[in-house]
Amino acid sequence: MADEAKPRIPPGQYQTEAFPELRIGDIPRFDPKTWDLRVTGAVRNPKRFSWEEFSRLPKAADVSDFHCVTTWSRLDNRWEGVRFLELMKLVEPLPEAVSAMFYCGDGYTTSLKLADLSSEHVLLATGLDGETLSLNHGGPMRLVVPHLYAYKCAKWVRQIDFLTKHELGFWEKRGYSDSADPWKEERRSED
Ligand SMILES: Nc1nc2c(c(=O)[nH]1)N[C@H]1C(S)=C(S)[C@@H](COP(=O)(O)O)O[C@H]1N2
Ligand SMILES: [Mo]
Repeated sequence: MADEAKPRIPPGQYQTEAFPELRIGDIPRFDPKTWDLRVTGAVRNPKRFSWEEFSRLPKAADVSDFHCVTTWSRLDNRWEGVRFLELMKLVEPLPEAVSAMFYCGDGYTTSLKLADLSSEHVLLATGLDGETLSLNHGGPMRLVVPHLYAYKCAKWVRQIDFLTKHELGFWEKRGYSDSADPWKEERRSED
């Protein structure tokens, strides 16, 4: 009942068909021969995936909405990628792990609590709307967390570091909300 009553667009957001591009610096180059993803920190099995190894992980598809804190929302994005739950099965976070920091090819960082990452809708996405994910939107691989503002959706992910003590990422350190729930309009950390 509560779900049916829920509006599609969170408070203070408007719907756009466009897909704006937001980034703090230049788009990193992608060379499949040298690209890697390192999974480090509080895990039983730290791993390094080459692009070839990462591409062979089981894929899932998920349709979800994307809410940028600057007030645009893009609905019904057809993402494809590796479920974060699938990655956690492989690396096995230790019981004391509480969150993960995402390090990106452009120097961006963002961190998420494991509770937020433990949803089947959270993907390490490599495809969007039937195409290979374009470099400007985070290709070859970005994080997608539909229930949080998009600054949590790290583009060009190269390292995932599991933490025993939560730390803040690039925008979170600069005053954006760490909990980042669009339905509660958690935009700035003082909200
Ligand atoms: N690596 C990286 N990831 C990032 C950012 C960035 O600057 N660098 N910007 C974030 C912000 S503020 C938003 S709104 C979304 C935008 O994603 P888009 O450019 O695909 O629309 O990416 C997020 N992920
Ligand atoms: Mo953003």
